[in-house]
Parts: sequence; C-alpha cells; structure tokens
Amino acid sequence: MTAEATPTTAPELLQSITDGVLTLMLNRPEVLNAITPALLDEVTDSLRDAASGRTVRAVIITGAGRGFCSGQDLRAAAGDGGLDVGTVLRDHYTPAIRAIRSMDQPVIAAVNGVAAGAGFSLALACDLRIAAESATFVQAFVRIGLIPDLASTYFLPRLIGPARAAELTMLGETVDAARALELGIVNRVVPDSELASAAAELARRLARGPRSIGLTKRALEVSHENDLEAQLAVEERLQTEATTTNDFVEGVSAFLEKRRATFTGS
Ligand code: T3D
Repeated sequence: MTAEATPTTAPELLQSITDGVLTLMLNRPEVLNAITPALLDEVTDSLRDAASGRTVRAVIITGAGRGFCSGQDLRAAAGDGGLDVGTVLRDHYTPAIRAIRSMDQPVIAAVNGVAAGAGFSLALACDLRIAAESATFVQAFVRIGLIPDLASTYFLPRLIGPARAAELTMLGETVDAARALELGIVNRVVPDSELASAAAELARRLARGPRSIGLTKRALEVSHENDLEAQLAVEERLQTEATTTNDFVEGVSAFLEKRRATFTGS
C-alpha cells in the first residue's frame, strides 16, 4: 500500500513496560485506531522483540481514545489504486497475528471501544479478551464487500461455533459487550473506568506466573488440530519440559514449605 494514510499525530503505537507487562496502545484515535501496514509492522516488531527476550512476561494490546481498532484504514486503502491486498495482508498484517500466536507470553486484548473488521480479528487472536462495558464488536467486512481476514474465519468459529460465526460474519451486526460475554467472545466485561486497571492486574498476575503458562499456550495452540492421541503426546512432551524449569522446582518447594511461590518465568 503506497497511499498516504489518514493524517495522524506520531507515534502511532505507544509502548511501555511495567512489572514485566508490555502494553501496546494503538494511537490513531481520530480514526478509532484504524490500522495501516506501518502500524501493524510496529506491532509485529514489538511482539517479536518481546518474544525473543526475557523482560516481557505478558502483553496488553489496547486502543487510545474511544475505539479499540476500526480495522483497515479505509481512506488509505481507497487512495491506493494499485492496492495489492494479498501482499499487504501477507507482508504487513498476518505477521502480527502469527507473532501473537507464536510467542509464549500471553497476550490480552483490552477492548476499550469498538473493535471492527481487522480490529475484531486482532482481539480474537489474543489469548484473553477483557472488554469495557461500552465496547462493541462488529465483523464489518461484509458491510464493504470483503471477507473476514486476519484470521477471523479461524478464531471466531472456534470460539463461538460455526453457526454463530456465520451469523456475525455474514450479517455484520454489532454485538455489545454483554452479548460478547454471553457468546464467549470475551472473558470479562468491566466498567469503562476500570478497564485499564483490570487489564493491568490480569496481565501482572500472568507475568508473575510460572514458565508453564507459555508451555500451556503452546499446548492449547495445537489442540484444535490434534486428535486425542496427538494431544496426549504434546502434553507428555511439554510436561517433561515444564519439570525442567526453575519455576517447577520453586512451585513444589513453596508447596512443601507452605509458602507462596515466587516464579521467575524460567
Ligand atoms: O485493504 C486491506 O488490506 C484489506 C483488509 C481489510 C481488513 C478490514 O479491516 S476491512 C474492514 C474495515 N473497517 C470497517 O469497515 C469499519 C469502518 N468503520 C465503521 O464502520 C465505523 O466507523 C465504526 C462502526 C467502527 C464506528 O462507528 P462510529 O459511529 O462510532 O464512528 P464514526 O463516526 O464512523 O468514526 C469516527 C471517525 O473515524 C470518522 O472520521 P471523521 O468523519 O470524524 O473524520 C471515521 O471516518 C473514522 N473511521 C472509522 N473507521 C475508519 C475510519 N477511518 C478510516 N478507516 C476506518 N476503518
């Protein structure tokens, strides 16, 4: 994509690390944090850095202002006559989804407002979703004649079942946070004013957890594709790995010594 995106003030991605939690805030509030290739490249780079280091033990993705993410920046896309969507997806957008799924650290979507189109997909790719009461979710793709991408067609039927996934993607109706909770799209809904603190507390809890959280993510990741025998084999392998961690030694010691375990993520 070569056209100018909707003008915004830099930086478009705000990043901070506190207590082992990396927070990525999409920062194009005037367009409800619509994505561009450059913005998702930054997200991907940041996630890859986190994945390869030991500092970050949990990640929060959220949005600045009243939106979480409104999907592809349609002004930027409309301005590009030579748009090769497949290339944009392959080179700039789907790497972010792969980064979220392949990193051991758990990733939380703190959905502060509307999650539309690829913004909905981005939230679905995360391990956990916590939503503000006023957040909404819309598979907006059909409204503009597109199919769902950034893995909405992968995650949504797995999360809520094929019939409900068909309904949301084919009708493109808006789902409020309460309904999203009923459907299983989000794990928790909290008052708007408490979203940031609730997401931070959840992330800190995960960041204080043992190395086995990352191994659990790996096991869950492959479970949908495996039959029982294959998944039992995955568990045997990953549990063997878990028993070699310092955190396993610490966890058992703490239990026997009747104290709270202090995990280091190693
Ligand atoms: O091209 C490719 O690479 C293919 C990939 C596609 C992936 C996709 O994500 S396709 C789906 C793209 N997203 C959409 O179709 C959603 C478009 N937005 C909306 O339908 C609505 O804005 C919302 C339902 C998200 C929110 O509605 P509302 O009423 O709360 O806000 P609004 O007034 O519509 O939006 C506020 C501003 O944000 C407005 O700008 P303005 O008029 O104040 O200057 C609006 O134009 C802008 N905005 C919202 N979404 C986008 C956007 N600008 C550019 N791109 C957007 N996606």
